[in-house]
This record gives sequence, C-alpha cells and structure tokens, in this order.
Amino acid sequence: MASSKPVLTISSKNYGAWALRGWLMCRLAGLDFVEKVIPPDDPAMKAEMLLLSASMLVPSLQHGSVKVWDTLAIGEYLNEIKPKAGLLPADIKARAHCRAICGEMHSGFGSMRGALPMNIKARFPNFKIWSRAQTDIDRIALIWRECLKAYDGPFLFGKEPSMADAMYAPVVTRFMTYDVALDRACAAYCKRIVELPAMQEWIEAAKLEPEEIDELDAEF
Ligand SMILES: N[C@@H](CCC(=O)N[C@@H](CS)C(=O)NCC(=O)O)C(=O)O
Repeated sequence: MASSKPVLTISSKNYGAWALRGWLMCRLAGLDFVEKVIPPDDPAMKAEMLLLSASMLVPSLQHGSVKVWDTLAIGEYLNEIKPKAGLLPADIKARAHCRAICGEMHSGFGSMRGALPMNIKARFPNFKIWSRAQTDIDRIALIWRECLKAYDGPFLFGKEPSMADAMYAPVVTRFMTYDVALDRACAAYCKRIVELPAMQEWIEAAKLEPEEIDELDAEF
C-alpha cells in the first residue's frame, strides 16, 4: 500500500544545501515524513521530478493534496500545520526578525554560495576566500552574533532551533568544509548546529554518498 505520509523530495545530501534546509525544517517541525531521493545527475529522473516539483528544484513537499516547493514556502507551511513546533518565534517582533534573516539567506549571499559550495564530505584547510565571499561571511557572522545576543542563544532565536537555524545550517557545514575563521560566539554556534541529532544523521548520510558530482561543485 502506498505511504500516506508526507513525502519530501530531495537530491544529494552531500551537495544539496536547499534540500538540507527543507529536510531539517521537517525534522524540527516534528513532521512524520518519508524522503524521496532523486539523484540530481540522473536524467531519467527529471520527468518524475517535474511531477513532484513544478520548479524542477528540490526540496519539494507533498502532503496529501498539498504540494509545496521552495524552501521558504515549505518552512511557512510547516509552521502553519505544526504551530507548536516553534519553527517561527511566537513573538511578533522576533518573528519578523526571523523572517527577515531567512529571506536574506534565501535571496542573498551569492558570492559566498558560489565560492564555497556545500560539500559536506570535503575539507579544504586554509582555503583562500575571495573578498566578496568574505563580505558575505562577515554579514552572516554579524546576523548570528546579533541573534545570539538578542535572544540569548544557544540557537538564533533562543532555546530551541527555528526555521532560521535550518536556513543557515548549510552555511555552518560550508564554514567547516572551507576552514572559515570565526569568532568564538559563531564557532560555538556552528558546533551547536552540527551536534543536533538531525544534523548528525544528515552528515553521516552525506558521507556515505558514493558519487562525486563535479557539476554540483558549483553554486548551491
Ligand atoms: N529557491 C529554491 C532553490 C532550490 C534549489 O536550487 N535546489 C537545488 C538542489 S539543493 C536543485 O534542485 N537543483 C537542481 C537539481 O538538483 O537537479 C528553494 O528555496 O528551494
């Protein structure tokens, strides 16, 4: 019998930064879902992907007759169906702040994303960071420091991880991959994110992915 659980379509766990964001949001929301992995380099899967995601991009969530693609929309949808999970902060001012930094991640930091693509398995010690990517990194570190100070940590909006932590989780793994120098508060925040059981699970699965996908060593 076909599963009646929500289905989250994702691609590579090693390279798929947006997939990680959507998947982590589902986990943080406590959604009982199944994941469908479509290898991004498999042309035969493209037709199936179009059925699952109108944009041909992942993550994409199918919940009953509801289809949601695009990571921010998935986060907002999860917050509606699982309001007690706290994906978005309860306080209106904090919620606006959370949406603003999620939006900034969704539409920005192109230099950092282009120069430091997510690649969980790889390590590049002493990686030379291009100045525009460093400007993005400095802005992200400022966002994190401001949140950790305003909401008293250990997560960006307080005691529990939120949609914002999921949005920035692939930045955390990039900072590890590319050996990015961070101040103490940001380094502690990265450690906290990596230690989340869901992140550990994702990272372990990424490490087990066999294939190297050259074309995905690009912007994600
Ligand atoms: N704006 C989209 C971006 C999604 C995206 O670029 N996803 C990548 C993978 S993480 C993708 O599907 N690339 C095409 C492919 O893998 O075939 C979102 O927020 O979900």
